[in-house]
Amino acid sequence: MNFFSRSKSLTRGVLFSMNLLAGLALTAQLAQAEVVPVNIHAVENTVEVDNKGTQYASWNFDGTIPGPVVRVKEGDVVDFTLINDKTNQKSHSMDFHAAIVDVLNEFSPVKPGESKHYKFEAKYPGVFMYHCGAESMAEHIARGMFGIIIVDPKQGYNEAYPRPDREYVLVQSQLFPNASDHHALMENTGWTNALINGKVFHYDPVHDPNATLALQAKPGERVRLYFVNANINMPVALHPIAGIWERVYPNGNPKNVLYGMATYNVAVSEASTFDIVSPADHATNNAIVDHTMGAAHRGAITVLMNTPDADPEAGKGTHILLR
Ligand SMILES: [Cu+2]
Repeated sequence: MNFFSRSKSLTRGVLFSMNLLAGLALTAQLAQAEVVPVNIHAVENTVEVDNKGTQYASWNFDGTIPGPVVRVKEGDVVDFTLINDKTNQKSHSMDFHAAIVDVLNEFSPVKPGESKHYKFEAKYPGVFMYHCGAESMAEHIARGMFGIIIVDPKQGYNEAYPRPDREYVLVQSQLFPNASDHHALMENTGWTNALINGKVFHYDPVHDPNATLALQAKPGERVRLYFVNANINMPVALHPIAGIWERVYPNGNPKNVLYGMATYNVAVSEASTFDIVSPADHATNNAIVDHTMGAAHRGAITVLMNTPDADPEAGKGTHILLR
């Protein structure tokens, strides 16, 4: 089976297909490990960073902030290629936090017009950040070069790690209008907004009348959030207003489980998994915030609507990272 494609849209479709395959595989206990080809392009382009279309000179993976969701299962071998398009100005690299390799080899920078191929085994289940590590790493991350890799556990779902009804990816980052000011990046000054999946108040029609998206679920459903802190310098105090995290899985590993958490502190570069279950007998809403007020008021609020008429497709299959 050949998953390779140089087309960005096709690549994304392939990744979504892989999501589906991973989901199906998860239903079979002790599913067979596979070699999973993953091709990602480093892209230097202009993206919208809020709901009213403000443009930003971004560097990213496959053209979007964050990059594509990569989803495999524990034990799979990720057969990875980073393509740095020749139209780019900068060298870029790819650092998967799910990989155990050599920082001087696999994670080394790739010049424009060149590519880098390496393999790694997804040895630990969970959720992990990926990002560019080329100099200056702070600028490459600040401009949008990050994403998530989900490694589903090979044993599948069980009492300790129940099957979710819906899944969503949320990646938080800081917007630095002048990301070339490395001093500002080091001192954590000059950032103007918090981004959720690349946009200010991306899923918050309460605080932004231009927002058209929100997370959706039905009352009583288990909603699983895969969260990445892609900030440059600030931890995230993730709290579901009007709810409690039924479970938190630090780093997303089913062996790491915390129950009944109001707030969980997500370190810079950490990814973790959060389950929330709303009351089953009536419609409710949650506001998932970075309770660090300087970030919340600058864009890090996400509305989760728990209503009987929730879109049946939302938070399922290919619809876990809403664009
Ligand atoms: Cu880069």
